[in-house]
Amino acid sequence: MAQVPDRDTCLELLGRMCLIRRFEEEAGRQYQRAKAGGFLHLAIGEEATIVGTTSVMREDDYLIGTYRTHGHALARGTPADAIMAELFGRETGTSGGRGGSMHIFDAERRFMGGYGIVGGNLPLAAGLAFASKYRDEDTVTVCMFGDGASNTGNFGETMNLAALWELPVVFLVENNLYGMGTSIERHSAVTNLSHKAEGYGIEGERIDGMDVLEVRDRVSAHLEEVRTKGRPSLVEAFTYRYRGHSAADPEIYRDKSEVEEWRQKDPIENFIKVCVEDGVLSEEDVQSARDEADETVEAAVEFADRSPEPPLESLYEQLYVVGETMGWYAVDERSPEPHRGELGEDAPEKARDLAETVADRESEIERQHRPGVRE
Ligand SMILES: Cc1ncc(C[n+]2csc(CCOP(=O)(O)OP(=O)(O)O)c2C)c(N)n1
Ligand SMILES: [Mg+2]
Repeated sequence: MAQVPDRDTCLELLGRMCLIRRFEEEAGRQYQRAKAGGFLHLAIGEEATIVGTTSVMREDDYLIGTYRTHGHALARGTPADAIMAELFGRETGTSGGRGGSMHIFDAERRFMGGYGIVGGNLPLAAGLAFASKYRDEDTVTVCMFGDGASNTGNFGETMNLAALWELPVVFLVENNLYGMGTSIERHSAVTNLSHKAEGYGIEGERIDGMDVLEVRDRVSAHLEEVRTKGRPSLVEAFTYRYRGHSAADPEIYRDKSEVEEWRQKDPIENFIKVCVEDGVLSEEDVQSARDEADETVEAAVEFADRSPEPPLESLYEQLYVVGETMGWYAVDERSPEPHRGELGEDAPEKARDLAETVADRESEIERQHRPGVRE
């Protein structure tokens, strides 16, 4: 067990973990009430991995995660109000209500999202780290992803380039033992994920992701090493999500007793025990951390509920439209100045034109293929 830090640090770690726990519980409740829409993936149980990591990052380091990242944003300092409002689809949300739970983003705090594509954040992390290196900055990117993501092609491709180009990234696998309903033994040939990037030249270490102090200790060593040596590394944090994969998960793939067993390792309760036994925190400190989390989350729900929906006229805003494009994708090899359809003010009109053109083409194709129609 790593050494217990000073009182202020303990209060900070406890406060963040309690806030994430409360926020997630409330997000689940608001989803049941249909206040929060789209998909919802909760990280209850994974708080120590998240907070242990972010607590040793510098403010100018980058963090990038998956679709299970309300906690990551909270840990980075994004206000609970803005995250809850994003879940509610409101204008005051982190992405103006357009992203929802899976796409929380806070560039100001260098929390670079929030991605729904499993493994899709890995190459982006390499890009962020490449930018740091290119600009000669000593910032490190921390890329957090799941055990399931370690099976994607993106994993191998990113490990190779990150090692080859000596990019400053800490790859942190949040190994919660499942990718949706598939256990790690059934989805990965190599189950010790700390070894999984060795063939690409990246060393890894396995740590206890339920112990916030161990996570802090080991991740800070990795950050230091990556920052000074300018080479990537990998950390596999063993953790567990108490809730299902998403809000709609009947959980037939695991026993209740397994969940119970992991609850005994609860990252918050165990940290409290360590702090109280050590004498660095009192029972009253713990109670006020819990109360504060309750108040912040209650206020966030009120804020989100009072916030306006984005106006209907803004439906086409924030969309990237290439004026002349007829298909679903385009290779843009033109000069850097804005082109027809790219300026914000003509975007809505162009988007409508494009939608109409596509609809016309689709009905033309459908007409041609209708039985009995021959031209
Ligand atoms: C490329 C891609 N394939 C499949 C999916 C569907 N999918 C969503 S989450 C998930 C499981 C990922 O598991 P893991 O990486 O372990 O993350 P966890 O959900 O456990 O945090 C899958 C297969 C997806 N979103 N993207
Ligand atoms: Mg997983």
